[in-house]
Amino acid sequence: MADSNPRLVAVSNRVGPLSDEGQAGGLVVGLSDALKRRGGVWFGWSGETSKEGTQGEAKTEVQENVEMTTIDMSQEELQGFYYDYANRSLWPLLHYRLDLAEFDRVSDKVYRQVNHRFAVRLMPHLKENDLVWVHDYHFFYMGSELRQAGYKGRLGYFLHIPFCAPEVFSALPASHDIVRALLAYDVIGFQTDTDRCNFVSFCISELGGEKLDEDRVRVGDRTVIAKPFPIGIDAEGYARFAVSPEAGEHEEMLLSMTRDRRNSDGEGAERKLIVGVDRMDYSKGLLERFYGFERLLEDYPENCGSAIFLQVAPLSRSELDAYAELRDELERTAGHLNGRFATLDWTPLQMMTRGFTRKALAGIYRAARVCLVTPLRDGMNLVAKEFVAAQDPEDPGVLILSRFAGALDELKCGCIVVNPYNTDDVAAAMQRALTMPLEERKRRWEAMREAVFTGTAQRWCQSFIDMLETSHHEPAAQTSS
Ligand code: ADQ
Repeated sequence: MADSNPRLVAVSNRVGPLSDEGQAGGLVVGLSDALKRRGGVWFGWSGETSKEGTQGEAKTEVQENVEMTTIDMSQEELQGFYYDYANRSLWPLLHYRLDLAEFDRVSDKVYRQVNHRFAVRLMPHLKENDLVWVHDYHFFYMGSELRQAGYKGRLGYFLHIPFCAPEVFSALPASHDIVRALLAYDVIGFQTDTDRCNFVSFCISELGGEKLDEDRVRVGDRTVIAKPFPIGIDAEGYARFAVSPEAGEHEEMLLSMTRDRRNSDGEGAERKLIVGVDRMDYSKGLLERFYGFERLLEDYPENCGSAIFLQVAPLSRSELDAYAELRDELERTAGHLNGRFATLDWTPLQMMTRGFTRKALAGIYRAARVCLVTPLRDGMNLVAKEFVAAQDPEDPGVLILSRFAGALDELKCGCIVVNPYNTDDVAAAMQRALTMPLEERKRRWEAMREAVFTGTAQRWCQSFIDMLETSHHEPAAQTSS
């Protein structure tokens, strides 16, 4: 009989940290717990470049019972694999931004090579009964490369970002190769049912596959499980962050900023804080959100002097033109908006690009009356879930959530849903949220809280591993029946 508790081997572009010092996201929280419990390997890029690149020495650090193993990339590998193919071709394409996607054969080749080399370098670390779980759009070919290198154990894959509609995905020159390569995995996890359906439709319409049942699709002699596993957060942990002294300091700082509008008799309009927290990425709909806030001030002028919108937007992938242009445009738009509406004692829009610890962020969420999570496309969006987990049950804030965020499936029970492209809709949602009575805020928040505390990071990880463990593995070389 097979090992009753096989090791877990996780592969992701960046590795760790294993211990959560208040910095970790959903992937890290979920994986760390499972890795520590089962023992195993976490394999990925070191974050460094060197002359030897993927051919250089692997670095292994054993933490608890987990081997954290990383390899470098050469500058050419980093450019072709990460910047060009992953982030100039795949990221925009999968987020429905064909207008921004660039395709070229050089980066396609480097991307495949890096997947191949990572697989070859991982092989010596694998044992027969391991569960190998590969993450995200950086490693579409990793599974098929591992099979070619002779790995026969179970192989799972999880896509953290959307899988776009087949009409869009098929624009990618390597679309068939990528989906065929994905079929080497035994279980393919997606954030939502929509993503799974897009993948299955591609298998059927482009590759002549067939859907066997809700979770299984067959193409040629390969049958794979394709299933949604919505990622969550460590909700209990996050709620604890929100009442930590560090969170309290940040909350108090913001509350005093919103209180100082009143005079010594407590008179004057109460200031209300709206927050947004996102990596500065064109998929997050930041510009559209700024327009929505501007429309709020135009159409509902009672908010002038009292509404403050704080956008936390740490810089991301600034080496790429599309991101540098986005930053310029956001700064210009914020400047224009403030120039138009600000008064001597009120600055309506504040944008900051610095990072915060998760405890500090939890305090920021808790101080906010409204959180705007309005991506144009998002695999899940963990900020929406963090905002819910951080709220004060006696005075919870309101979540405004895009219809294009994966998190909508679980949070539509309590959020206000918007179309982020519709400026009037976003402005009306903000007005509704800012004026929502306490009873309604509580009712909505309780429904979302239930969802966030049920669909946690730990549960996401466990349900994927359970599925992988019980999946029947057909070796890739097997002929069809
Ligand atoms: P991301 O696109 O990075 O992740 P998201 O899910 O929102 O998007 O996660 C961002 C994380 O960064 C959150 O945990 C947030 O708290 C943190 N963060 C943001 N600003 C910060 C700041 N200034 N300081 C510190 N932390 C900050 C990808 C996909 C998503 C998917 C996740 C997980 O694009 O759709 O939800 O993976 O699968």
